[in-house]
Amino acid sequence: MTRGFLLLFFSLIFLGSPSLAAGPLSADGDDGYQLWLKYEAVTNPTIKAEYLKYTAFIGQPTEGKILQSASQELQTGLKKLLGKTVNITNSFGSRSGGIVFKIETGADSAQKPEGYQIKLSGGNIVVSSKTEQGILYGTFALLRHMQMQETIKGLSIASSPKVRYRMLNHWDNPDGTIERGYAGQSLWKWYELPERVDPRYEDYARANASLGINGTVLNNVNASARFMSQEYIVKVAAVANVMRKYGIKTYLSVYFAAPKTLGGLPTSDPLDPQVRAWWKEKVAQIYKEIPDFGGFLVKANSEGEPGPQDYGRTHADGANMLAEAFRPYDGIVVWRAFVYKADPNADRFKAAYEEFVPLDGKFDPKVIVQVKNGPIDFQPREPFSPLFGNMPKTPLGVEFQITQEYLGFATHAVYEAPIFKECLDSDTFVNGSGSTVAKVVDGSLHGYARTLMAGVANTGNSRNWTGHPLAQANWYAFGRLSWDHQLSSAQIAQEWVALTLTRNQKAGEHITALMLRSREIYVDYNTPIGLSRPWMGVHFAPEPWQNKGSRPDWTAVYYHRADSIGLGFDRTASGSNALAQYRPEVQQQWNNPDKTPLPYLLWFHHVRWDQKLSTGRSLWEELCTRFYTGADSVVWMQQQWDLAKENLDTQVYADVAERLKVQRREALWWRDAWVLYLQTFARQPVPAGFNPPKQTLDEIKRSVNVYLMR
Ligand code: BDP
Repeated sequence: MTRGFLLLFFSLIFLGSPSLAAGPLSADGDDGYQLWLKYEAVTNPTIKAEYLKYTAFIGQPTEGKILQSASQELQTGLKKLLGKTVNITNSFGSRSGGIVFKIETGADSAQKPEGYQIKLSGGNIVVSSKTEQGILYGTFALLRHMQMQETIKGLSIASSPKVRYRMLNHWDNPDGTIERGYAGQSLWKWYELPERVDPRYEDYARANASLGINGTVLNNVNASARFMSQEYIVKVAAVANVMRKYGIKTYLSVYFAAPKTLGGLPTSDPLDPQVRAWWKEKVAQIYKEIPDFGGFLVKANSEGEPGPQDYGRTHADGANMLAEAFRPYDGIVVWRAFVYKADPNADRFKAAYEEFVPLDGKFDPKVIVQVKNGPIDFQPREPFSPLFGNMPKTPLGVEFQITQEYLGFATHAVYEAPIFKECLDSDTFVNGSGSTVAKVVDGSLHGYARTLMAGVANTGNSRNWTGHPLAQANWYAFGRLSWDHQLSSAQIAQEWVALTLTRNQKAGEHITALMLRSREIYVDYNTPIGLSRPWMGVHFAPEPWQNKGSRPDWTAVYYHRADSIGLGFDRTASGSNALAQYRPEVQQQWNNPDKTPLPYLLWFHHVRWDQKLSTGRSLWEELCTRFYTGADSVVWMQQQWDLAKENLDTQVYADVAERLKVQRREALWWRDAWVLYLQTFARQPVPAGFNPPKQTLDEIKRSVNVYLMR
């Protein structure tokens, strides 16, 4: 019996109330709080002996705040990894046997400012960089190396980030709720700030810095004007004081109409001199409290948010006005390209391109346009956004969604690195073959100096940060890829598993296998062959029948276009012709239904139910095959997890095992909903070999309605 269980047992007997024993049963288990920074003791004796040779001291040359964070982290890490307390010293002269930080002042180093080098020199492990921040990243890299129990014989690691702004976007509201958040309430306790600074902020900063994330936007893109008030600026400053110690800049999402609602001006027109003056003063006020403030993130004229178009101005007018206010400072303006109009005849797919491509070259150099990975909205699979490559005169950042809005919230295990990689590795062909999205984003294709990768955070105040224990891997993967988009999904998964769950090789193999297949499995039971489901609502329950909404693109039927003939959205020249937004080489990949790879088929074509596909099956048969095998593969995931059980913490094992049970139940729910609904159009039986759903469509609709009730 575990200690936690005993506690509960005694409290039930003696106190008569289970609530008194409430709280996480973490006394003897891993509650996930430490993420990938557990620094579990090194067990390999040879390796341990190697590491111990460098524990005479930690040499920190100056008193810099970020250097201090690096030294402290190293001290914590070495204590846990090796059981040794290592002192930090500023005066170490030519001593050897320690770990030494070195700020490279010479111009000889080829590293970018945040890059680092780790090598053996003068009998020490030397972590060097041009900046304190680089030393912090190098320190985390060294600790990762040690956690993985890798040898330091011949140690020589050099790494620089490929992207300059590596940022989390929190969709957190001032009342503590999180838009599309599935891991509890917001980490930011606005009502306590600025006086009380939750110690958790520091752990948040450590986790991000360990991945190389250097920016955080604290509030929702559907922003409250509140954050522009002096009351809130000082609260934000208190959080920024913590972030700064870890090289993280703090940013805010802004409400474009704040000059009117907060400032009392008659307008928020970006060309109005009073409005421009208001923003200038606002930005100056922020810099007074937060001297290293990062900048603004703006959602404008999108989903009902105000913006420059309310005054007949363009996105560029709006963005440039804000950029002007940042001119005296280092901050930037990140302007989102997530826009679409309520035109019943339009294809939402095309909207961002239509609005933004004509503005190429019109943005102030301080502006980065942030583009979602796909043209619609964070679907389980989307083609890459056609904006990438088509705005050569405007720095484009990519926005990924880490939180699992369309990926089963916190009950489905979906490892997202393959989603991020799929987009980054896509070839736009803008400058011939090899013009990948990654090269657009890292600036190498068009020579942008300001480059950005943003991820919509999946964190909340759950003890384990992300709700689903395996969702931590998505935060991890985003961070690692924002530093180096060439890392592979497998490499990142292996690393995360070893740091977080188990160093046992066999168990690790089962878990990484589960992770690496999880996205395809999810797509199979949720949106196979290029289906999508960005309809309004909770984005959780299956609702392909939903055909009522205040605008056509807020219904389900708008996206899948099921009818008696077939299924899918014709985006070729005979349909919306969205394909024309891509280069001819890309069009060629997707414009012929017989040649379009199956994962993208229904994104671009309306395919007949009886059409034979490359698999030899008809569309209907293929869909059923995917829905059934996808849902059944969750059982395979359960098996992989169980095979790792012996090498997992009991608490983590049980948590994931239970969530996998929910996933299995919900996968069947998705399968049956789609199959029964599509069957009303296809009018064919479920193919032989698969058992038809036990429930009727009406029964499923009723069960979905329960989830949609207020
Ligand atoms: C959609 C979300 C919505 C966000 C919006 C956005 O459903 O909550 O506000 O994207 O990115 O995915 O602005």
